Amino acid sequence: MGSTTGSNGVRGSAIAIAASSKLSVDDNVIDGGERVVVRFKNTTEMEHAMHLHGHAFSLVETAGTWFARPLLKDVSLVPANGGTATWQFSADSPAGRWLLHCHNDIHMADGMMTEVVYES
Ligand SMILES: [Cu+2]
Repeated sequence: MGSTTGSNGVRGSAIAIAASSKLSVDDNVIDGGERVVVRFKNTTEMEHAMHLHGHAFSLVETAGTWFARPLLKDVSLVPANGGTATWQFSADSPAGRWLLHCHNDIHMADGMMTEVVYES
């Protein structure tokens, strides 16, 4: 995820959903309390319903449209064929390992699953 930290202290991360049905995550270890930005790019030909356990996130962008009033969600569709989605969430759940995966069970079983880890 080519992690970057902006001057506002918000950590940015990117997740590629590859044709291999594996999530590619550059940096999934974060500090508790951080405000985190996650950007998905879907290079497959299917939509994926991405879900992060233990958190609500703000959906701030999907398919290139940025929302003036982000939607509070716990799952969002990432459009197919290069589609994008951007989330922001606060890492304010208990420290530990939180599952991040596609909600299509077949895709999850094929490896579209990772975790967000809080270091305490
Ligand atoms: Cu999927």
